[in-house]
Amino acid sequence: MTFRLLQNGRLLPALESVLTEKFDTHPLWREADPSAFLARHGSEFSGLVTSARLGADAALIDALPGLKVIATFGIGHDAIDLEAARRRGIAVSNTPGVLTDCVADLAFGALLDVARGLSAADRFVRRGDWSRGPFPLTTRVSGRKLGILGLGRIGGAIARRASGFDMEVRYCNRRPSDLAPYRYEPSLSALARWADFLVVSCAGGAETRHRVDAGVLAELGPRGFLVNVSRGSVVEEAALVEALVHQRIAGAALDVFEHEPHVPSALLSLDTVVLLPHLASGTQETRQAMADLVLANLERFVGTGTLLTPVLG
Ligand code: 8YV
Repeated sequence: MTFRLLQNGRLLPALESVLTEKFDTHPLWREADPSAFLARHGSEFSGLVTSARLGADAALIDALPGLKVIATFGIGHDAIDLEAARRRGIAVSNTPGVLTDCVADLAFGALLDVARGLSAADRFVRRGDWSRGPFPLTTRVSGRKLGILGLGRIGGAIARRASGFDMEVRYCNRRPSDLAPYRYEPSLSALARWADFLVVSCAGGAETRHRVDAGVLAELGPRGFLVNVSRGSVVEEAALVEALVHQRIAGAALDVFEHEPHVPSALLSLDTVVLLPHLASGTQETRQAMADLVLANLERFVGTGTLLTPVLG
């Protein structure tokens, strides 16, 4: 039996080529009418390759009655209906581990940027404003307090980078980690009150939706900064915009948004905000490693029925 693989969106070109070479791969994104295509051919596919952004909703999973495996390009699986997959016994893989360092690097870069005003200062120089006077003073990072929401692999890598800046680290998780040498704070509000910088690095999905709301932002306060490299859904975006516009927090560095690629227009003119296009894992090295892991999962599944990095199965 040949393994037919459905690709629902564009992927790294090198991954698209190798998937086409190794499997009978069909690009759904090329279909003018994807629903009509699925109604006619959905039952032919055993595999689905997707991305953190597109995921796989229940409608897509239902349209693929022969589906055995979903491989996603990314660590986040909040856009995959895991319940629908579990009910059908479909295995699901993601790409953990290989993106940890680059996401943590980006989180720290974004933190430094928003605190020290790097992007804003660059705009200041390019506008020719330097000849008219100095750039406003910025905020110290070294030795300050870093709160981390979600001390998983990525949160841990962010905390290790913070030690090079002599920062004190505390974290909030569903439960304390036995291995972490940092103080656990069960209340996110208390963590925000304590922190100079609150970094969001937890998983997305229903469980963490709007964890950072107006109340948490109020605790972070007018001298506190928010950094989000997780999912836009974790932060109540309307409350964040309000807090930034009215200077109820000092600033924010955001790599993710609630409705990507939409960025709230009120943020575009604020120098207290660093806006990034969801690029934390976006280095050539990491994206290639993610592609290799997607392929390795699919090859292993076809060969043995098991996965290297399973989310399910
Ligand atoms: C995406 C991400 O994979 O890994 C994740 O969960 O959000 C990113 O690394 C990347 O944007 C490609 O879809």
